Amino acid sequence: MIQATDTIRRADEVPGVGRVLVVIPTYNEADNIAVIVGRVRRAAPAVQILIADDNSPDGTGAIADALADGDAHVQVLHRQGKQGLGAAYLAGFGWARERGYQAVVEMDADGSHAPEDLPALLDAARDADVVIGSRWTRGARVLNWPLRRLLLSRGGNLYARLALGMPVSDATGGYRVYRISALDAIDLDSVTSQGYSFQVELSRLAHRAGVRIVEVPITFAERERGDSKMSPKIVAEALWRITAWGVRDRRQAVRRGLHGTATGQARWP
Ligand SMILES: Nc1nc2c(ncn2[C@@H]2O[C@H](COP(=O)(O)OP(=O)(O)OP(=O)(O)O)[C@@H](O)[C@H]2O)c(=O)[nH]1
Ligand SMILES: [Mg+2]
Repeated sequence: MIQATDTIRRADEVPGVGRVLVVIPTYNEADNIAVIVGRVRRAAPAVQILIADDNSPDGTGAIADALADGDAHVQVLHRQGKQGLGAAYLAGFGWARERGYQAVVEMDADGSHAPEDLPALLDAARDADVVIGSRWTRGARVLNWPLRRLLLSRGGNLYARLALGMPVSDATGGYRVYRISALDAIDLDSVTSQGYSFQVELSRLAHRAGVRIVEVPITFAERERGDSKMSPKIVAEALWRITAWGVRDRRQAVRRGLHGTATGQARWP
């Protein structure tokens, strides 16, 4: 009997990582959600999935409920209305922590983040606190993205790297694994970003907390169905927040230099 329970417990754990919750935020992803959940289940049978839906008008929430009814590995967090990607993830992280998960995964619903890459990300998480699925590291591929999006992503990442002094090639990317212990080391209550800058903000906080960050190349593909929620407002938010963080970090570094205190934290350029 003990043996059988033990076997069940281990079947729901990722070796070297523990119990993993994949959080998939959704807003109007009715055409995508069943496909992505099926792909995750096939690619990584041990993980649990939480769909965090912001009361999508297109009925994504009801489809998610039906998926959850048919599969004990799928659950749904219904939120009141569209509050942004960052808020949905923070709610998912809290949900995972309350239920004793050891790691959470961030993954878009639109198929841009291939579930087939998840085993490689989880493998890297054995020796890391944060794993970033990167589009801009050797071995990565970006499929069907228009030049405009390529330039925006490359430019945004270059700016983030220079402004924040982070050795991360894809600070805006949203395909990640966080150990809960790493999230505990970050002051999540201080997070204010909503759009893309949420990923940059968490990269920055993780880097400053000194946790082990590893990047793994992924194959990123343009969404095939449904509409992007990317907007000029989201890009503008990322730009001004990165600038503000960069200025703040430099001021702090100067102040530390003036007072001759070394914190052992990251060194800013
Ligand atoms: N719960 C929730 N999910 C959201 C919200 N905004 C976006 N999402 C989801 O977050 C994921 C990423 O959104 P996308 O629209 O694909 O944004 P993107 O990947 O930056 O843009 P594209 O590359 O153009 O697809 C998708 O699964 C969306 O459904 C939101 O306000 N609330
Ligand atoms: Mg997308």
